[in-house]
Amino acid sequence: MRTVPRVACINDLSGYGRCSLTIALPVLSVMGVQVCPAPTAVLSMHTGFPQFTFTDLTDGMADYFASWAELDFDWIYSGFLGSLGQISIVKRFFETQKAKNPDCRILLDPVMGDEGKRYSTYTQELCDAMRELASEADVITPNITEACLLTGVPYRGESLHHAEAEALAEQLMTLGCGAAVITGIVQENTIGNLTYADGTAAFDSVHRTECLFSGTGDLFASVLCGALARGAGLRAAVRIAGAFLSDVTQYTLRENTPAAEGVLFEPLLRNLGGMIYENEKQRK
Ligand code: PXL
Repeated sequence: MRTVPRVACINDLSGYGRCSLTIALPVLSVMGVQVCPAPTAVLSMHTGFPQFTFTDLTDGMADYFASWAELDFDWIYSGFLGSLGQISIVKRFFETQKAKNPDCRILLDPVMGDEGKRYSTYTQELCDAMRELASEADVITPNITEACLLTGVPYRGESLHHAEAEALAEQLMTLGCGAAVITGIVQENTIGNLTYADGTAAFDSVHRTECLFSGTGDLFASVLCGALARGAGLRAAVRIAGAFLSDVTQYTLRENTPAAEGVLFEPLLRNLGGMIYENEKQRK
């Protein structure tokens, strides 16, 4: 393992409204991971705001990855994609990196929508094509909306019983991914994440805040990626990410800021620094 694990992060850069790269960069850095951004689009604000500019970077992406041909990565974390054309470019990048380094792992956050709706720039074709990327991933982290879009299971709200969530995860596994984490499953006053790996489902939940903030999926996937890149097991990484999300959402709720601005993770970022992970404890 490299002293500083190296992660390629394929995601958009949104100038305002915490999400995607403006979350992944600080989170992975503070967790002791080198993050190499591959921007898919530049937006003035994320798509949850009424007005935003959107610059699609598809045309430059194949060359961008070609110039990385000599590099290898411990993890690839793929998030918001800007166009249908990006799917095949990203898929090729996954394949070339896996061929170069069989230990390279892929975390795919299939960013497509929330609360039963697709994000405004996500066409049905783009959602359908996301299944191709899921088949290449070691871990996928859909919320319930995204899990339904990927599997064709009808969306019935943010609340699922354990058995329903497990059945949804089993459907996701048929896409060919190595493991699935379904995020944001509401059960009364808790919110949980279901980890499905090695044929077994495990549920971890935390206290739920009443408000839905944008960017929480990006924050979860970023912390998860940081912990995995540092060598944590999947279930341990899910718990670390869930606990941090719980702290950050409670803090944000107290500050009473607009939901579209996202979660106020900055004052709590330092809590992610200096962590010792399971595999590192054994080495001591
Ligand atoms: O948080 C997911 C996300 C990422 N990137 C962009 C978005 C959103 C959600 O709205 O608009 C640009």
